[in-house]
Amino acid sequence: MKHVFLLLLTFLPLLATAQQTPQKVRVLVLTDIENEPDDAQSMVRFLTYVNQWDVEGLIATTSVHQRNRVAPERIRRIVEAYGKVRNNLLLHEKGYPETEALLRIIKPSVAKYGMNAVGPGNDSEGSEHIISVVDKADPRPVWVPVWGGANCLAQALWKVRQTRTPDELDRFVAKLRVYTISDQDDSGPWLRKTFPNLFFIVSPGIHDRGAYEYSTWRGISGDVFPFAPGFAGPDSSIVNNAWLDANIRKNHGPLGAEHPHTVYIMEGDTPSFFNLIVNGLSVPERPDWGGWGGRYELYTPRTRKWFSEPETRPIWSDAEDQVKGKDGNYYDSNKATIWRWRQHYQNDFAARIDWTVKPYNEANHPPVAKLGHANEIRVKSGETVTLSADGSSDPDGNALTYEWIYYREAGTFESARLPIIKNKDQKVATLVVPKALVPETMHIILAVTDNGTPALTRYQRVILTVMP
Ligand SMILES: [Ca+2]
Ligand SMILES: [Ca+2]
Repeated sequence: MKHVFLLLLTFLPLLATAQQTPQKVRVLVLTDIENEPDDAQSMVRFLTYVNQWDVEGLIATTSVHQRNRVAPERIRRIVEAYGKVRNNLLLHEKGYPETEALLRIIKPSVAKYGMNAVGPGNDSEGSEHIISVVDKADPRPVWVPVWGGANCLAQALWKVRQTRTPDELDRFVAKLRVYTISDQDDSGPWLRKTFPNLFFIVSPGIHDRGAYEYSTWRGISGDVFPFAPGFAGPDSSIVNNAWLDANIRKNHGPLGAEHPHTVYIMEGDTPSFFNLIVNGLSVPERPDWGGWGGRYELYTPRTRKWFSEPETRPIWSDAEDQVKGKDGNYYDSNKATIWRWRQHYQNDFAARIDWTVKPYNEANHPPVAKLGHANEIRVKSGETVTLSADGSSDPDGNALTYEWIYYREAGTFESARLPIIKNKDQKVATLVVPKALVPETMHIILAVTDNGTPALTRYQRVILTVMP
């Protein structure tokens, strides 16, 4: 199934420039902030990375959990806290935008639930803003992480469909990249059905709404589900309130203090923007390659239900990785596609919250992962390939450790026999290329970790195309 759809995909040479500074991605967030504390949590983390993106909208919406209210004032409060620490963040990395620029793009949607807010009379500051952002003479796509309901985006697309030609509508749709944290109203299924070419990542869980426990995004901070006594896949001790109090909320300045106490799980919405973070691991246009935000494959999930309506088109949805858990057991799990990176992304957040209060030489900064060769290499079965992290460095002068990870699920090669990487914890490693019957791809992830506090990790992705 996976192979068939990959052949249908056309994509740019995405990795060719991976070792150069990539172009910033454009981001526009929809959030049902205030429905429970986790959107506010995600907004805090999001703001520590805003120097990596062109953030073009922060829109307050409704959802199934908050049907008659939108709360732009809460976004404003958190952005104002960012304003208090922006100068300090700039000591550590450049590019953090002016507070005023972020305040200007906070917009409300209509305070009505789902498709009740789509159609004549439902234009809002939020939906009009979405249209104006997409309409800009900027060829880059607009990424839309959706943390609640999607009806503000639905209204924007409804209006464009009503008022423009089919060609104009196609061009508008082609600029959007949507990731919704499940369907939190009935507009997600409508969007997918009405705009069959709309790029859409959604992890719905394997049952109808309510069964969020099955959703990929729960890997951010959830444990093994269904709960099995004695089993512990991910490390829960680094996502609980005690850890967050110690590393984010208390004695870490005004932005960290805006990260509220967890009621359900920490930051269920964060996976929607995690793969946009520039860390050398994720490639936003390739959800099937995986990253901190998880891994997703393009298919039509016919046996699953969204508000009792079957899907009729391919979407990017749940995919499983086999990952060794904290307890030594192997887990085949969609949520593991996120939790396999948990230590790395939690440490990264802690470091960036340090940046909001500490001078440069008292905080840690990520290493620079480099390869001594190209990201994409054509190899032959039986050949020995040398993998080199030559040129990797650390801005703080920290010592570096290396790990070469075979990311089996990200490639096409599905041999039962895993290739052995020799010296996989060294700067230079080797791999004997296994036998392939047809051309196959194998993904090897270089993870470079420093010995600062907290330890930080950056990546490079090597894609081997194996010729028979
Ligand atoms: Ca939410
Ligand atoms: Ca460092």
